[in-house]
Amino acid sequence: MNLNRGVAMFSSNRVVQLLNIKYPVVQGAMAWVADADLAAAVSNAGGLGIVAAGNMPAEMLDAELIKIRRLTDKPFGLNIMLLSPTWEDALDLAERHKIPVVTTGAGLPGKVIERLSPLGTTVIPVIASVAHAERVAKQGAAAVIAEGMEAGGHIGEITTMALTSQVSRAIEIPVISAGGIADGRGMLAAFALGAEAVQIGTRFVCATESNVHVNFKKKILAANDRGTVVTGRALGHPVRSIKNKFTQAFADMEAAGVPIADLDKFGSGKLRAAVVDGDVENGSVMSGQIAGLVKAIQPAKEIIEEIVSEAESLSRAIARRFD
Ligand code: TUI
Repeated sequence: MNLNRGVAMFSSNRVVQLLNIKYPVVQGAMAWVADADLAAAVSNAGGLGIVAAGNMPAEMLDAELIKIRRLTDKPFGLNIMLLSPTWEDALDLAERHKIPVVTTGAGLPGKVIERLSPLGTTVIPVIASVAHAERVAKQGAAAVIAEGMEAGGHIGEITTMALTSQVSRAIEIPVISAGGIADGRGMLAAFALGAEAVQIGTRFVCATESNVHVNFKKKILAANDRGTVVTGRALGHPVRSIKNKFTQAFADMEAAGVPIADLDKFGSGKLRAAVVDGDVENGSVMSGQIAGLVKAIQPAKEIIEEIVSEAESLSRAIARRFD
């Protein structure tokens, strides 16, 4: 029994142990959003901050990795987005900077695991199906992030609820649940489904330490439960973002059968336009379906502590429902 009522210890939580962190909260690796400032704030608050390599040129990523070492002495991660033309540069930098934790997304991470695991790097792939989870577990992944289609950005087809349950039963390594989680209720639900940690993206976009354009934060704060839409299914890369002029135009082009190469060209640079330039009408405002409950800009530490204490007290309240 946990004798420290009201102070979650996570003393037998495998993700907390594996990552050497205080709280089982991982920050989502959002391209252009998850920079050294945001990741360091999350790591300093006791979670795992992650720098997203995204499509960053090698010199820019190198600078972010130098910067985060200056901003925190806590563990942090680097995310390698496998659809990116620069993913191998990010892999080189992960090795050169001896990054403790590497997550991967949007593809099959065999080469990343092969190269980094022998160096002692904790490699944690994002997976979107049971088959993929089983495969990376065999290849030597330390844990997986089971990301459901409620998430923002590039998504799979299965919901977080169905994916987390089935992946947790299929593999022995720890599962981190992602997609549609932004509060203590979501965290507790993920734990009930077999996860030992959660990855949170959308709520951290609105962290005080997040450098996204203020227009981007305002879009998330204003969104409700029906505020996002998925485009890009025709491309084979479905992406969830907040409904705006861009998503309408993209959907119209897809419906009209515009060739894939033209769709790709139309979509290119649109995330940067929204995040960096603040063009939230013609840019891609990637966000999860849980945007509707993100209602404030708060420091990362406050976000994490609120989520953890809400999950803990709710776990006691729920136990009483069975009395
Ligand atoms: O990667 C993400 N989310 C992202 S990446 C991104 S940048 C981007 N911009 C424009 C177009 C496309 C991407 C924005 N958001 N999440 C992790 C994730 N990985 N979600 C789903 C998957 C996934 C899907 C299939 C991982 C592996 C996978 O393997 C199976 C296969 O067939 O490749």
